[in-house]
Amino acid sequence: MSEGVRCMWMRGGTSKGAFFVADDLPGDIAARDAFLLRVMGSPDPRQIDGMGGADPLTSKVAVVSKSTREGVDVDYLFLQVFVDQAIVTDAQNCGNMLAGVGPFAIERGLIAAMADETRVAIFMVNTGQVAIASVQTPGGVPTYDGDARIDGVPGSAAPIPLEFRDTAGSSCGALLPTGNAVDMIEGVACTLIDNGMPCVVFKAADVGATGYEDRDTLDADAALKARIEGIRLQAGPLMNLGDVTAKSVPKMMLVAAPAHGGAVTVRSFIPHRAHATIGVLGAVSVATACLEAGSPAAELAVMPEGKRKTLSVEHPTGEMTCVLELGADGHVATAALLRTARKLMDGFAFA
Ligand code: NQM
Repeated sequence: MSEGVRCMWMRGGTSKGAFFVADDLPGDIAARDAFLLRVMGSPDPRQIDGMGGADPLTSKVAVVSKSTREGVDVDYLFLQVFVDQAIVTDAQNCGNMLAGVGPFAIERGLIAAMADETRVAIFMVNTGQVAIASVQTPGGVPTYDGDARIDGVPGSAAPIPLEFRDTAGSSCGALLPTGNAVDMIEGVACTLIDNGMPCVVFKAADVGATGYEDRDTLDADAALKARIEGIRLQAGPLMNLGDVTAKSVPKMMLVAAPAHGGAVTVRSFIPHRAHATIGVLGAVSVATACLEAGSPAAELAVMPEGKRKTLSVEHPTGEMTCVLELGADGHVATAALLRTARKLMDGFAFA
């Protein structure tokens, strides 16, 4: 495509990527994916011929459109562009990029802003659920400046609280797709769980890690990665995800006891690189696993009492606080998290 396509580059939470209005992209999916691979510069470990940051966390795309659904403002389709393979997948959602969707939709005139704060109801196309984002809009204009801090991002920005409802079984059809809190895979006790993100949760110690490693140490450990990938490939079909060889789910979550006064410590593979922090819905799913009696995460986690649980999920560069609200049945009914976002560039992307 020699003509540019209107595109905004944004940081959403601890991720970064391209935001498009759906109508601006090719309608044909193969043409759209070919365009996005060119925009990011994939496949290439350095993404030198594109805008991607040579990291799965900065090779992400949000496609946003005005919604025709009752009570919903916009539809958000998330696409993960692989860095070193020619793959664009919609098999996962992204709660970090989600933080940019509200301000982007207002900036593009897809919805009108309120005077101070605008609540944006966002249908997450990948998983079929609705999230509510609260965007600061003083004078009817999104602001990115503020005092909110999230670990993994320097400085502060305007707060964007996100609320999730009914995320259980988002991609796998059930919170526990095998019906079990524990399944043994390659001799490792795993919880196969999906509360917004399909995840395999197991003790770091059971695969020879501590759970307190930094990202680079984990990424350099080829034997550990091979072991984890072996478990992942077996878990995929058990989770109703089919053959996951070329998919970015399930995410692999290595848990350990909290080290800094939180509820649990997590090191995640997403799935072939270690995460610098933790995914939003990944954190919600791990926090939910901590509530499953007898699960590896429950054995290690330090859980507060009560139906409203504020859980600090520790990760390689800090923590993410999830507020889980339990319903009358004792299961997680809603989850809320704080994110921030920032507009970085508005212009045209070329392929
Ligand atoms: O779990 C990375 C991220 C994510 C996904 C990944 C995410 C989520 O941190 O909701 O945000 O797991 O691929 O952006």
